[in-house]
Amino acid sequence: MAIERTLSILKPDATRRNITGKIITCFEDAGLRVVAQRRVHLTPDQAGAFYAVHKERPFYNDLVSFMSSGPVVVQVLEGENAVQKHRDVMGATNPKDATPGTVRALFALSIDENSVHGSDSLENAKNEIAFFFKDTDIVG
Ligand code: IDP
Ligand code: MG
Repeated sequence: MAIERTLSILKPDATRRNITGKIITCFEDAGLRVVAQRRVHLTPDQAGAFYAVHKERPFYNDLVSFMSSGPVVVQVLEGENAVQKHRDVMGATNPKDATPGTVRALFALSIDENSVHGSDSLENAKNEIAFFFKDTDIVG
């Protein structure tokens, strides 16, 4: 399997509760490696641009306001099959449906405040990484 990179975001509910380290440990324990990382408080415009793909969805405004409600940690994770592996460790979008032991089953508060974002394809991962990081910010 190929070594990939994916974009991971620890959402405002995670920074607020001071559990970013616990969540990162889940990813590291699965063999993923942090190769770039930054804490940022997104403006509504930045959050809206990042989630533009969801513009027509009924939850878009709530999502944008939540994602700009406090600091987030944006990071690039690297490893074998990183895109799918990260999604597997994250668990389902709605914590009620998330497999026990996944990040969302362990830590998410609700479908809105679900602690983590992860790219859903290799192509989206490339675009989402470029949204936050220059090539020289990534140290593998
Ligand atoms: P994902 O984060 O598991 O990839 P997406 O469908 O891409 O899920 O949705 C992006 C984010 O929008 C979710 O993580 C969640 O925070 C929020 N979201 C998705 N579906 C709903 C919903 O039905 N109600 C409220 N928020 C939602
Ligand atoms: Mg998604």
